[in-house]
Amino acid sequence: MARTIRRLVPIAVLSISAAAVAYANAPGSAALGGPSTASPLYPNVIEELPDHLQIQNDHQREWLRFSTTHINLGPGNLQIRGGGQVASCDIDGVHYEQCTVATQEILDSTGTIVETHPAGVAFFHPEHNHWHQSAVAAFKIMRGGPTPAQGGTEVAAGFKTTFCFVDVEFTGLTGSAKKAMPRTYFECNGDLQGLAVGWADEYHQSTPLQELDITGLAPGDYYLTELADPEQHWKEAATTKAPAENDNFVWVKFRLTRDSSNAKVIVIDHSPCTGVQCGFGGNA
Ligand SMILES: [Cu+2]
Repeated sequence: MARTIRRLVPIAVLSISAAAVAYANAPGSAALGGPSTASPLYPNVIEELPDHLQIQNDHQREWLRFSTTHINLGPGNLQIRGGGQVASCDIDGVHYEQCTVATQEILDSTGTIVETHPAGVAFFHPEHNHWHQSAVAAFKIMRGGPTPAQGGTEVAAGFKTTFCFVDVEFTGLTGSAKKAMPRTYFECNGDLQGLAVGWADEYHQSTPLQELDITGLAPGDYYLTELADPEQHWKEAATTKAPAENDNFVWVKFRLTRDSSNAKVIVIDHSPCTGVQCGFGGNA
């Protein structure tokens, strides 16, 4: 599958992409398009309900594995450009050898960059062997409610996931829709990544790090929660449904049982969702 190939880009290709970071940022290549009266078209990245929940036993530890899909339903592309300099950095306590500054570029209807915004860090991710963006989504396991305001308390150490954006799955149904929303971003490079309007990108639960440690967690009902863009480093479009960019949070409620020697999970509820956010595969 194309997705598998993309996630396993060989090192040789990546060394070329690292060199391209500096090249792509040569003067003029990402220049702002002068004074413009065109209005910026912002992306709106939402999260599909986490799905494919499953327990994996590994070296005396129990891991809750799950799939994550980002979907851009906004009027504009999410476009992120890496800066020209590569240096080591630390992100949420993890050291990475190759990092670069990431900048969100906001386009108008002609494709001209009309606004830029600091967007965290892009870095070479050794476990996936390609470039990722920092702080794409935050995961937690809660008990009693999906948020503290709803009576929830966090029961497992959460984490912020990092991610490479590529247009993988189209959310529309027709050829004319696809023509209006063409596939635009193809590579997990450090210099340019994105998610075009109408496109989605999944990390399947079999992908390394799509997991939370739930070793010894007592049987009961819990929430797996996911917040997209937890550091608010992308500018996103307000929508009538989400006037204050507050459509970035989703959860599924799951029941953990330990009837036999192995723990099991089933999903018993989820946050409200519509359309593709409920799942491409019919997990609504
Ligand atoms: Cu990756």
